[in-house]
Amino acid sequence: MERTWRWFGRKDKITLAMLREIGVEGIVTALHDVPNGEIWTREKIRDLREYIESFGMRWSVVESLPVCESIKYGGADRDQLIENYKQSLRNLSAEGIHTICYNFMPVLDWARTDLDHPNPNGTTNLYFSYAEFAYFDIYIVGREGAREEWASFKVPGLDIDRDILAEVDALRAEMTPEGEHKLVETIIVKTQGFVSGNIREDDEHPIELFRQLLSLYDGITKDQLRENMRYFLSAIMPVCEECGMNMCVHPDDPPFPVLGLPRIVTSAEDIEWFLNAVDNPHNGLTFCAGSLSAGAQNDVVEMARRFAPRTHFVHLRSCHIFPNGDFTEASHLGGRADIIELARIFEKTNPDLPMRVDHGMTMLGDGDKGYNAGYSFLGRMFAMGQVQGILATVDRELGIPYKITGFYE
Ligand code: DNO
Repeated sequence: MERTWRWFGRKDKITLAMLREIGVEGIVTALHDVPNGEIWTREKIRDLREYIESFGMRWSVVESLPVCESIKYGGADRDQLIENYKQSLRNLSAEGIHTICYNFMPVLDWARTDLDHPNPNGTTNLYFSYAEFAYFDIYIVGREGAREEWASFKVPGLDIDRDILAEVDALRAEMTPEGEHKLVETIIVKTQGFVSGNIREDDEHPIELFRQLLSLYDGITKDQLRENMRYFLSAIMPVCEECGMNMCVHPDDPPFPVLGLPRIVTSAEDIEWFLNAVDNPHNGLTFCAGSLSAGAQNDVVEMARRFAPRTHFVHLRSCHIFPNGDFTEASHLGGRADIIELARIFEKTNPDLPMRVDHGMTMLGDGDKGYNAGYSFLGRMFAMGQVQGILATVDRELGIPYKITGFYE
């Protein structure tokens, strides 16, 4: 697979010169300064592409070309927004970029409740606690019906009885205003703004804004959301065919419904659904092993075998699920995802498939640098080194040449 790295543009504290030193071949990025819904112009795309190329790398994948909420919930202006999306696709293709990662998660992109959860070795990782998430839902957002929903909650994919409300009440007894503030920052600010999400670091009233966003989905069922995804994909496919554009939806992270919102890319059945709904090779998947492995219902290796032919982009990371269902990010050599086996599957299918390591530990001073949540430098570099070793070994087994960059051969 092509070794790529998610880079957040010229403002990223991690520079392209640094990435060249660690064996990165391709860059995954976006025009982060263009508001969601506006057309990405050729000039802006070219400017960034040429900057990347001046460091000897290529712009391999766009992550993300955001799909506006109105397209997701089926608002009155969705056709105009889809037209803009198509024009951005044409412009990207004209500049030689042919792989687009996007998501179809309503309101909230990825979700975590703790960004600095300690590992036994002193590093930290991202963490998701159902009880803290339920606390946020019930007591901070104050969503109507939330308490009743959590009362009958079952951890997806695990046959356990977990009394979430009892845990939420225990949290309530000891919660402080600082604790609540931290949950808001984690769930809807720090994990969202930098991924072109709805809420930015400088929004003054994030909770009010968040409630308004949730209300856009009143009455939108899973079936309706699926129909809206089908509508969007059907509308853009002719342009994708015309300009050789591969669309690859990112699975929902975590892969289950949250905050009363439907989520439709959570399991093998969901993936099968959207691939068949618009059965075109340009309609594909970002195989995010991390998001999929956070769901106990998912057999990640089996899914990779099944969906490799329609996978256009791979995120390598792995999750550990605790007995109560909470999850954290595991080592890239451990956890539920089996990255070694995934590397074999994807190398066999297509050795040129772009792949990036996803999320890394915060280690050895990463925490003081102000990196985006989950996107440390040393932690991700460590994971990238591990994955490069896996790829070189798997390639040797398969008789595929492994390209070393940056050294005399
Ligand atoms: C989080 C990321 C996601 C992903 C988007 C794609 O770390 O994996 O934010 O980029 O969902 O649209």
